[in-house]
Amino acid sequence: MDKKRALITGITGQDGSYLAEFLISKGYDVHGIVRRVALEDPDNRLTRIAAVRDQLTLHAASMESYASIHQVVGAVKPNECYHLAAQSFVSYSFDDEFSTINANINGTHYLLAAVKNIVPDCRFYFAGSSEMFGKVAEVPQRESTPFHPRSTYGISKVAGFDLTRNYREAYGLHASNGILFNHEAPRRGHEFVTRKITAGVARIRAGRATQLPLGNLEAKRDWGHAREYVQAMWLMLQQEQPDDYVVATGETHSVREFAELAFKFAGLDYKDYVVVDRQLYRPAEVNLLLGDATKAHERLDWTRKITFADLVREMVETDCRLLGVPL
Ligand code: G4F
Repeated sequence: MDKKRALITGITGQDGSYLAEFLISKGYDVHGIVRRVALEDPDNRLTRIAAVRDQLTLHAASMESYASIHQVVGAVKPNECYHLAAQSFVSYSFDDEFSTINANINGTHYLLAAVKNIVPDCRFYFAGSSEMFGKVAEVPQRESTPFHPRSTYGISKVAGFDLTRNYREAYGLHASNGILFNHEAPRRGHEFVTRKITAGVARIRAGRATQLPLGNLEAKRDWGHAREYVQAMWLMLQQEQPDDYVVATGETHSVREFAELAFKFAGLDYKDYVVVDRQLYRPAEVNLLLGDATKAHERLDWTRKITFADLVREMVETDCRLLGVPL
């Protein structure tokens, strides 16, 4: 039997790289969409997929061009399509609302339209986000919780969620939405608070910094491990019927708690180094996220196994090792 073909957008990111490795381990023929500049600068832009680069087929395309998306979907004819590409940093979406909205919504729409027109039997995954819950209507948040996004990033994800559901209902596409709560790993970008903290701990331990400026320390997030969350994406596409699922740990911790634990693993007290910079506060904050993943547990048999402490430790250990100051 021919290998199943998967197409991943955002394959060079944290989730894309873990998903690519996972699908390769399952015997898939894995294809990814990347920007042309990434192919021209592999040493800097393809680092997360370097270990599996020779087992992937990469296609240069822009999520902002329907023609280029159409061309890649036509060339690959995937059985499964995982749409992870997005401008995913919430703070940037306040700086450039228009780009975030245009790129995120149009990219999703182009890909859905190309899949519907060329490979209508392809199973489709959209990376929805707990940011869609925003100013939360209930705690914990589940699939039935109303959305109230607090940034154009969140708004763009709600639109992507609705587009995906609409393609399912209107055209019969096997299209599912993951509502993924925050998920981190040593591959996380440095702009996100978890990696900023663990890289900051390493810099302080290495004597390269004396302070770590952070914004709102009281914001609470439900943080899981990205390696486990990509498995939930795959499980959604193995179900007979498409559907929407919350993926979360069911635990919430503040940014302060994350910092406290990260510094503690390195033998340091966060109070000696963390300084609050009001400039890093967001114009509208999502104060508390806590997910209820009962549906994913019952229908997908998915549960997280990696604990909060193990996640923080792995990230601190990796960053300290990278700077030559292992724990
Ligand atoms: O790490 P963050 O930037 O992630 P955020 O905004 O929760 O979004 C992440 O998770 C979403 C899922 O819910 C994804 F959809 C999204 O793409 C992304 O992956 O910020 C987490 C919290 C915020 O409340 C922020 O205000 O940390 C607070 N924070 C405090 N100081 C900071 C900082 N965030 C950043 N990035 N940098 C700080 O210095």
